[in-house]
Amino acid sequence: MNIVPDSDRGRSSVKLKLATIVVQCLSSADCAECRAQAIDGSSPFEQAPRSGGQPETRPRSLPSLAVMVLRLYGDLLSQPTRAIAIFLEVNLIDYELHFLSLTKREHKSPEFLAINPRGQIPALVDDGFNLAESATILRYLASTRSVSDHWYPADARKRARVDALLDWYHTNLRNTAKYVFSRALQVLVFKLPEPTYEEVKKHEKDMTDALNYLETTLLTREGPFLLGESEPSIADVLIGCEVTQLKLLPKRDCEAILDSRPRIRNWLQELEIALGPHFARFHVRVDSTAKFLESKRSKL
Ligand SMILES: N[C@@H](CCC(=O)N[C@@H](CS)C(=O)NCC(=O)O)C(=O)O
Repeated sequence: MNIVPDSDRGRSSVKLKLATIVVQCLSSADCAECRAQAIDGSSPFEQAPRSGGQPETRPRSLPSLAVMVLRLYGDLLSQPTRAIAIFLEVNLIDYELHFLSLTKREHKSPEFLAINPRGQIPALVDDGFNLAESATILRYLASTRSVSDHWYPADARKRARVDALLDWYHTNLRNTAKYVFSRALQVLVFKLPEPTYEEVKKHEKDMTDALNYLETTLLTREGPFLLGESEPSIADVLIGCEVTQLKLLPKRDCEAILDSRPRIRNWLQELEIALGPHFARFHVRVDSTAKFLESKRSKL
């Protein structure tokens, strides 16, 4: 595993100075080391992510300029960043994860704004081509890399079903993020003023409506995944990584939400099995942040 500041890599695209750390794992044998690195970070908010699950395909001595490795910019506290990283890992797509700390507002640096003027993560750079918006990034990767059809089917109708799920996600379930942020992260992690009661209630209602729709309508098809198939699509990964953000709520609240929605719980378990160790590995930071929050709350 190489951990190198972006500025040392001699690439021609935009460089993020202090903001960017590349954690590059060129060998699958390094993964335990990577995991240890992620767990041992100084605080849940500064842990370095790891990246690149592809078995080594080129000698390490090859000059880095020879291959324009795909770059993913993000923070593993960000649900869509996790989804894309997991998708890349599961499909053995070589990439580098450039860590931008949301708490340090590194996503608002001029260097990153040159990549995504919206100043939001995740963002992708593919050989000089910059792309934002998680659903679009996933579609792009599934369309430009050699991945199994189930991720984003070639069949127009099946593909349209995936697109519909991704569109639904953005205008509905994504509201879960606002609830979790206002209840769990806003004060204790981001040191922002308390949200109002009305704000929290509004976010809670939006989240509840979306989770209920997922439970009672979307997850009623035959197979374990959202399309009713036996293998997941990109929509399962993106939506799944949003639901796992609930872990940041007080534990009893998260459990109550999932206990009352058994289909969502089962689907998450199926997803974790389908995505293998990558799912847990890319949730290490969520898990450590959840622990940090529980300990903070116990002292309030
Ligand atoms: N529609 C965008 C939303 C991305 C988004 O909301 N990213 C969050 C982190 S999960 C972010 O960058 N927040 C900081 C900000 O908006 O300033 C996508 O799906 O990629």
